[in-house]
Amino acid sequence: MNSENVVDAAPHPAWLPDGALAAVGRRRLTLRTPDLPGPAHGGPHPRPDGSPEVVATLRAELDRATTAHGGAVVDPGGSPDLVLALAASSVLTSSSNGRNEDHVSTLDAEAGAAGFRFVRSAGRVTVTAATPTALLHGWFHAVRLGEAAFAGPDADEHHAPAFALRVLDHWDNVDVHPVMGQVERGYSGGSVFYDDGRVRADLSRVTTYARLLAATGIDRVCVNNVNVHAREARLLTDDLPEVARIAAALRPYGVRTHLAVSFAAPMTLGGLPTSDPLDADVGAWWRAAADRVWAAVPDFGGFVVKADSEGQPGPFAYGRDHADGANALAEAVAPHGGVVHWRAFVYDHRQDWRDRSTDRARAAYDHFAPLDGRFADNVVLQVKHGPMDFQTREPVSPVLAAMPGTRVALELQVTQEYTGQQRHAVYLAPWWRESLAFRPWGEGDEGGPAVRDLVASGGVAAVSNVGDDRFWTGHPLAQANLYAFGRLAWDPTLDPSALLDEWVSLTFARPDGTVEPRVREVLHAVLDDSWRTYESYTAPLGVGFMVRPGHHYGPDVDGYEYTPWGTYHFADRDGVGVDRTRATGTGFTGQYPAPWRDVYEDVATCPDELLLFFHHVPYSHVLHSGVTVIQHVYDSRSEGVERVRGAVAAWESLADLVPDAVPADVDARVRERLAEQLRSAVEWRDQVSTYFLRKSGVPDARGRTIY
Ligand code: GCW
Repeated sequence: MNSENVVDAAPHPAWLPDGALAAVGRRRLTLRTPDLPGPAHGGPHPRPDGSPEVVATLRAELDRATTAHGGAVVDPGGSPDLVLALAASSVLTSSSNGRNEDHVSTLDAEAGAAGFRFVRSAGRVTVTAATPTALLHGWFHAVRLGEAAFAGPDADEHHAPAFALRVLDHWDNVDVHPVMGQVERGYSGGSVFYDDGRVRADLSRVTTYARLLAATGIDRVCVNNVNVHAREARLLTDDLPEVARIAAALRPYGVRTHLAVSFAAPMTLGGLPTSDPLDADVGAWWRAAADRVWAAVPDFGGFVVKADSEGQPGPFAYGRDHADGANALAEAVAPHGGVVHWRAFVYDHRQDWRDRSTDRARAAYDHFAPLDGRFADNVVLQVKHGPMDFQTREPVSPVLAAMPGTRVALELQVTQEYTGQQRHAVYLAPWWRESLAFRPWGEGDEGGPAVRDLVASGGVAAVSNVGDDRFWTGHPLAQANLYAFGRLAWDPTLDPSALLDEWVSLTFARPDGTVEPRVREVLHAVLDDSWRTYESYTAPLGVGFMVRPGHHYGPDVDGYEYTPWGTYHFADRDGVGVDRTRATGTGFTGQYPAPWRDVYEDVATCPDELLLFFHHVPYSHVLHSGVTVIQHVYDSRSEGVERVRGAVAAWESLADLVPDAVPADVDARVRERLAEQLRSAVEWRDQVSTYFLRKSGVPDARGRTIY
């Protein structure tokens, strides 16, 4: 049977099959919730952690695990192996997030209460937390540890998320968009929230999704596309009862709802003559809108805004800047403890390709750095990790280091728009980890803070890769990206390979909780280095794009070369790359502090993998690796294809383990995707190699076939 035919069946359990609960489920478990806690921080806001619902969820989780595996839910006197206890926050050590004291606010107080304490004494475990949601995260911590939770020496650990804000953004449309479909850049079927113009009647799958997210630590979801079309804009007004239904489906697992809103809403929905953020009526309209949202959804999280970007309306129309725009909305949500995620993805998408003075990479910094210090405390400036647009390789965005007086979030893309669209197996955690660990003021002891420190108060946000596909993510192995994002959002120092191991242990757990060692080995072989493999057969040395315009899948070297989008590689007969130096180029290198402004400026020190992002060089330029740029193009395209062949062979070596250690439907879907990845990698190799042979006239020193 073709694996596509099973989409209507129950969704794949992802990282929570019953086998993943074996270690806890065979034991004696106790849930102690003496009193439901009062307000977490004494503020006027309704409790953000869905208390009664989450307590009910915890009870159900314990029942489910013990029923499946023969354990029991017992009273505190029944000598439990695992006690989950709600307690006053004073039993917890408060978390420090390294921020400037004058920025400390409600959000930070919530982050402090989001942690849990894990104590193991003589093989018995007690997890204590101040809120039901934190306790739920502690429960899933024990689930993840499995037998290891109960083995080993006595321990007393405090676990708290590094970031107060851990958000997944859905680019889901309510109406099917004529070009982008139900989910913009979605590669996993339709939306879990909407179906052809309305919120789904049955939202049970949304609750299952929230369960998966809670098991990673994610606690906020923005449920609609940042490109807010007319139909979707109404989620803010007429459709609030429907939004409340979505929120009710997410709440049992402690996940809060956010909405993407249109900056023009006061006009398009409110009938006002203007959306000028400094207009008194506009301010009043946003305040009334926010009041209605929180009346319908008391634990609502906030708004996400894409303004003056790719055709979305914004403050520029009124001669205002982005601080004016963001602050108007921030003021409206502040009385409710809400946040405004304001995106920094602002650039000229109507550029003239002949104009060499405009550089899209510069745009976010040029727009936002001068505004540092002017954003309200409940505004989070959401910055894409690179200066361009979620390419396979980019330097870290200089905006992250340029806004010390602003709450800044790092935006990542779990959905694989430019990284194989969930047809290619590409494990992105190594790259995200690299971005989070990047130190804009240099490495080593003299270096300053890392990106993960700079975004401590704004946290992380990522575009979700989930849809109504049976495997949630199209490619079953793309589940690892969603899992790893959630875990890195909790602890950005976690090791990507260890995270992959965790994911395998849960996802491929047999009913008794064990994982076949060969499955573990093969998944490491296929995924650990897969991002670099993908990089090696697509656009070379950080130059980016070279994808088919529009859908962005597969090679088209000149596809974007003469378009208005600002995405050029400038290949000619002599060389390739974008000169972004201060000396002779666009000056983009000057947006970085030292030492990077100088490291990137000089071809002699610029890292190979970013060479063509920063420099236009001749094909004969010799890389640090010792080969010329042109030979690197030929070699690495060819090696990339061979590595994909290796991944196909590795997966095929598991055939004898289907279905006992690898479910048959997972196997069928992975095979189908790997076959497409190999076909596509060959196409990339041949188009890119042929293009550069024809441009340069330099033959492949190794004499491989080029067309
Ligand atoms: O990567 C680009 C995508 C657009 C997306 C935009 C953004 C939602 O091609 O589809 O729009 O980024 O991040 O806003």
